[in-house]
Parts: sequence; structure tokens; C-alpha cells
Amino acid sequence: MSHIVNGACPLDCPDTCAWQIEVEDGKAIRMRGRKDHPYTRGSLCGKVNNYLDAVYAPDRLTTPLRRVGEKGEGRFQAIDWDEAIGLTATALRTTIDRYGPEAVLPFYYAGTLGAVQGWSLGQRLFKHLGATRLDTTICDAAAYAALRVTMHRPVGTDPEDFAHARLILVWGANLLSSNMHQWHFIHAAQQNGAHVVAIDPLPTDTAERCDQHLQLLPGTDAALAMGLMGELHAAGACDEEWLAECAVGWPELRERLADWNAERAAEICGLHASEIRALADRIITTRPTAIRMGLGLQRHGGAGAAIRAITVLGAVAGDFRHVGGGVVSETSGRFDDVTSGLEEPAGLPLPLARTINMSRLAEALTDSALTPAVHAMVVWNTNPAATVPDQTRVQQGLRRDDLHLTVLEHRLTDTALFADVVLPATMQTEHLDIHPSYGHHYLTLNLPAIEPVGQCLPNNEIFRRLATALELTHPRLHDSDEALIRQFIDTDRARERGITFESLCETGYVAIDDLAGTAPHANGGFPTRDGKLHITVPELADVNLDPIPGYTPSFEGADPVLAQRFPLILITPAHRFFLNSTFADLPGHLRMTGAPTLFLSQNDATARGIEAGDEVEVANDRGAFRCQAAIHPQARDGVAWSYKAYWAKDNGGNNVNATTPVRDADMGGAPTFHDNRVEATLVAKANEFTPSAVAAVGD
Ligand SMILES: Nc1nc2c(c(=O)[nH]1)N[C@H]1C(S)=C(S)[C@@H](COP(=O)(O)OP(=O)(O)OC[C@H]3O[C@@H](n4cnc5c(=O)[nH]c(N)nc54)[C@H](O)[C@@H]3O)O[C@H]1N2
Ligand SMILES: Nc1nc2c(c(=O)[nH]1)N[C@H]1C(S)=C(S)[C@@H](COP(=O)(O)OP(=O)(O)OC[C@H]3O[C@@H](n4cnc5c(=O)[nH]c(N)nc54)[C@H](O)[C@@H]3O)O[C@H]1N2
Ligand SMILES: [Mo]
Repeated sequence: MSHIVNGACPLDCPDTCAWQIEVEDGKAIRMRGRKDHPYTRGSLCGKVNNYLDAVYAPDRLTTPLRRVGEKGEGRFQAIDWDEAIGLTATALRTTIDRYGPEAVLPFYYAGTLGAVQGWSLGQRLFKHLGATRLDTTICDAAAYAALRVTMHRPVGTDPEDFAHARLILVWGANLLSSNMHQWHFIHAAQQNGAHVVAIDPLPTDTAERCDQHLQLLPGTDAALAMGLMGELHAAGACDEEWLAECAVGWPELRERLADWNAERAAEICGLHASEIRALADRIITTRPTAIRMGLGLQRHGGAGAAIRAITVLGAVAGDFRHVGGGVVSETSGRFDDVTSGLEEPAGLPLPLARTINMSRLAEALTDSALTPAVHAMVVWNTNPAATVPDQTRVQQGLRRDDLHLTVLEHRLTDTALFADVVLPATMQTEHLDIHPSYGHHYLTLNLPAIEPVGQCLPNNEIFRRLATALELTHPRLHDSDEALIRQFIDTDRARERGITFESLCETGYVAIDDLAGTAPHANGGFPTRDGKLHITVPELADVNLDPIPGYTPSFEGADPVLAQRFPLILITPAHRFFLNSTFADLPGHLRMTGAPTLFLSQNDATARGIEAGDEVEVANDRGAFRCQAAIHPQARDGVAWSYKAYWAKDNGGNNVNATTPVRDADMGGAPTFHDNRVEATLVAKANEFTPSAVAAVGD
């Protein structure tokens, strides 16, 4: 007899699907998307359909390990939990005694978006110890900072209401790969006659399904938004009434728009002025217009400026007055009233400490001037050796003999390979959690469906044991996972909506508001103190940023001198069948993705003597990686791409991040992955070369 258990997909993805697992004899045998969930609508994505492969994969870690070989060599010995926890606790204690607590660096990210296994006891423990704080910038920090000054928390148009829009701009987002369920609502609008425009330097599968594609130069989005607004202004098409009542700082921007038009934008963006003017005309005549901003556009030097300018573009024509009009980047701000953060509970002493920007890990581990140096690191829910920029230096750092590394993981990732101690963690099938979303308005509970595989323990159980070994007795370090869920929804708003642990156990998921089908910002209603949209932000002048929305050029992309040595801008976006580096070890997934590949235009290939299938080296001053080449007929000359986060260890020791820069964008301390210049050279012709990841998988 089988039974069904309700859960949530834990992955770092806007869709946060509600799933159901069928369990028979203690084994998860089937998994499907919940049919009644308004966003998941019964389907999971191509990568999560095979999630159970990841649960039962032969490379799943099932016992704690201690290193017996050289760092990075991958030789480990199985040990028991007491020894593993003891080794980690001793390393932490010794480090703190010798160098002070700031020599300890906890390193975590969104391997699970669960509030419990992702963002609770681990952070409590390390903050309580006085360890270095982590600035979690790796993903959306520029967007978040830009949205914060503009609307205080990321809110905007309900993603489901895109079905009501008549003109939709899919801006810097490859939805069919990385926000698949959003496409349903856009497709519904399209079938109703809406015109859908992709704005993306790459010819994505999403762009192909749109009615029009503006294939602009990378990092020039703010110029496009300014040019469009300039045209709207010249045509007298701005909604002066809404802007006067619901926004601050519009007059300053209006004045600036006199200097912007389609021609100026076209020159910066590498587009035709006529295409920009035609889009402006559409915006002028189409209500509601809706903009879905992706995060891809904000991995550039001028990221914050771009997000601010596009957000304002979504408001100037008065679209927020209409159901399905306006703009959205992330919905996470909608959850702030309903939930309460778990990382810093009242009553737990949390001494202040320095902060390290996670995107600058390469620097943090190798900069000899950093005092104290990092001597102990505990990593969970992230695989930095594959995913942070400047990989060669990251690997050098992780190899340091005077660094103790403990990694909580499901498998022996690029990062775990460097560990002194590896602790096997449960997967979503095996632990309790609760999930807000950054792409819709539903809160989802995840119930464990099966017993832990092998000796795996939930992250939080590991942190409770670590606290005990460190003789830390504060009750907030020992809260149970259920108690944490109860704390998470201990808010007036949750009570008003009847959201309790018990109700969630019953229903699995719940809508956190009733905004769908309304125009929540028709009269302002932003989470700012005055409820208005902040267009001009005078305080930004204090940090040398432009208070008025405008265009900030990218760093490497817009650098003509660097372009002579490194003529190709390399974008390293999300692959449809991986989730960052998650699943990139699984044969089934690798069969769908194929080996690491550099995509480039025919002209760029010919100029380098490269043909499809050849092995190429992609390099700049920071490093190099090798992969196969592919020619895409719609690629723009000078703009190449290669998907992020193949495992380095399976591909000659590195991946795309060997080339990516450690340099902060204009806002949020964010990384600039896609603002990366490289050159590609031929290494071997196709007939002499077998791509490594594919060789490992076989046919
Ligand atoms: N299948 C799958 N889904 C994922 C992920 C994954 O790895 N795989 N990753 C998850 C995570 S962590 C995140 S943050 C999101 C990321 O998802 P997205 O927001 O989609 O981010 P990216 O894949 O980086 O880039 C999206 C698109 O932006 C384009 N882009 C790059 N530079 C520019 C630019 O300057 N201007 C414009 N207009 N477009 C640009 C890229 O070409 C790409 O098509 O997706 C999540 N979902
Ligand atoms: N070149 C380039 N690099 C990029 C990007 C890019 O666009 N280009 N995008 C960046 C972005 S947007 C992001 S968000 C980062 C993401 O980078 P990472 O945070 O490194 O994300 P993943 O590679 O998915 O690694 C997550 C790890 O967490 C583990 N994990 C999952 N759940 C659990 C759990 O419950 N317990 C434990 N202990 N482990 C768990 C998984 O097994 C996996 O190895 O990558 C960034 N890197
Ligand atoms: Mo991300």
C-alpha cells in the first residue's frame, strides 16, 4: 500500500512548486506537481521530475567522512557522527582560542530555500559564536538593493496576473528554463492577443516563443529603459496624475528624460532606433503593460541602475492602475508580514562581528592582509568551489593547510572535495521545512516522506549536535524543526489568515494574501513609509550613486581597451536541466545537458578557425576553462555564452567561474558574472576530442 506525502520543491527557483510524493514500503516511488496548486498546476520541471534519482543516486553521501588524502584529492574515510561532530567542534574551538571568533567563516546559501534547513539554526549558532558574518550577495543583491531603495521590499505585480496583460516585456529572464511556471500566465495572455517581447542579448528558447526579441548588448538595459521613457515623455504619455500621487522624485527624472530618446538608446544598446521607437509606441498605446524582470540582467556593473530604471519604466505609463499591469522582479517582500526571520531570535546573544561578502570568497581566503585570516569554515547549502567567481583563487584558498573546512552536503561536490570533514545531510524527501517563494504568493510546507537515507541528518540536527559539543546551551540553539516552523509563522498577519502549523499539515500550502486579480499598487501601496514608489532617492548621493534613475555602463562589457584583448563578452546563464551546480553530477541530467559548451556566432567562430564540436579554451587574465564549441545562428557577434555550474572536478578542474570577475556591481555588493570579457582559442579539432562530462556519462 502506498501513501501520498505533501511537500515543496526546495530549490533556489522562483517557482517553489508544491509536490506530492508517493511512498511505498518506506521508499519514495513517484513524485508529481500538485494539480490544485495555482502556480505549480500539476507539472514539475525537467530537472525535478528526476529528483528521486538524486535522492537514491549511488553518489549520495551516507556517512560522515574525514579526509585522509591531500586537500582536494578526494580520499576520505568513513567515521561516526560523534567523531565527525567532535572534529568540527575542536577545529572551531581551537580557531577561536587562537585567532578569535572572526577567524571562523560560516558559508551558506540557497541550496534549499527552506526557512528551517536553510536560514535558522546554522546562522544562529555562528552569529552567537561571534563568527564573521556573511553578506549573502551571490544572486540577487543588486536587484534587492535597487528594489529596496525604490519600494522598500520586493513587491509589484502578482505573477499570476500577467494573464491579464496586453503587452508583456520578459526582461533579462529565460523563463522557460528558470521560471517555467510563469510561462503559463504569459502564454495565456499571448493567446488572448497580448504581444510578448523578450529583451535578452541571447537567443534563448524563451525569446523564440515571444512575438519579438530585442537582442541588445549586455549591460545596456538601463539605456534602453531610459530611451523608452524618453519617448513616452516626448509623446506626453506619462501618467502625470499617478506619478504625482503615488511616486516621489518624478520631476527630477522627467527633466532628465529630455536628454533621452530612441536614437541615443539605440547607439548604446546596439539596436535600431526604429525598434525602440516601435516598442515605445506599443507601450504608449497598450494598457496594461507588464514587465517581468529576471536576475540575469543584474549580473553586470550597472545592475542596480538597470533595475531602478526598468522598475520606473513599469510605472510611468500608469500600468500599476490596472490588474496585470506594472512590474515585478521578486515577490519575496510579500512574505515579510506573514513570516518572521529565524536567524536572530530575541534573547539569543549575537555579538557584532565583521562581515565578508560571499562573492569575494576568493579574496577572503587568499588575501594575506585580512586580519584575522579565515582559519575555519563551515559550508552548508552551497557549493562555492563551483559557483563563486574567480574559481582558481577560490580553489587555492580552499587548499590552504591552515584552513579547516567542514562541509554539510548530499554528495561529494567540488567544495566537499576540499573538506577535512564531510557531514551527510538529508534531502527534502527526508526532513521538515517551510517555504516562502520569490516567484509567487504561496507558503508551502514540506513534510518528510521517507526516513533519512543512510546516516544522513537534517542540517539543523547537525547544528544542534554541534552546539552541544561546543557546550552552548541556549535554548534557541536547540529549537526543534517544528518549533522553528511555529516561530516562522508567529505573526499577526499569519494569525489573521488562520495560518498555523496544523492548518499547513492539512492543506500543504496556503495563499498569503488575496492580491491576485487586484491592482495592489493602483494608489501606491508600496511598503515604503509613505506608500509611494521612490523614483529619485537623494540618499544615494551619500554613497556616490546617482539619485535619479539613469544608465551606468558595465565594467568589462563597455571597456573598449579590454575588448581588444578579450573581444567576447561571456554570459554564463542558468541551464534548464541543472539548478546551479545541483544535479550536475547525475548521469540522467548530464545526458540532457550534454558537455560544457561555448556558444558563439558564425563570424566569431570563423575568425578563430573554430567549428562546431571543436575543443576550445576560453580564457582571460583570471583563468581559463576548456569545453566544446557550438555555433548558434542567432548569436550576436561579440557575445558568447556557456552555461554555469558544471562540476569542475569532472571537467578538467574548473568551469566558467575560472574566468568570472570578483568585482562588485554598483549596488548591493553583488557579483558581476555576466560582465566578463574573454577570448576563445582552438585547442583540438572535433575528431580529436571527446568532451569529459559526456565521456563520464557514456551514451
Ligand atoms: N533550470 C534552472 N532554473 C534556475 C536556475 C538554474 O540554474 N537552472 N537558477 C536559479 C537561480 S539561482 C536564479 S538566481 C534564477 C536565475 O534565473 P534568471 O533570472 O533567468 O538568470 P540568468 O540565467 O542568469 O539570466 C537570465 C537571462 O538574462 C540574460 N541576460 C544576461 N545578461 C543580460 C543583460 O545584460 N541584459 C538582459 N536584458 N538580459 C541579460 C541571459 O542571457 C539569460 O537569458 O533562476 C533560478 N532557476
Ligand atoms: N558563472 C556564474 N556563476 C554563478 C551564477 C551565474 O549566473 N554565472 N549564478 C549565481 C547564482 S544566481 C547563485 S544563486 C549561486 C548559487 O550557487 P550555490 O549556492 O553554490 O548553489 P548550488 O550549486 O545549487 O549548490 C547548492 C548545494 O547545496 C546542497 N544542498 C541542497 N540542499 C541541502 C540541504 O538541505 N543540506 C545541505 N547540507 N546541503 C544542501 C546541494 O547538494 C548543492 O551542492 O551561483 C552563482 N554562480
Ligand atoms: Mo540565484
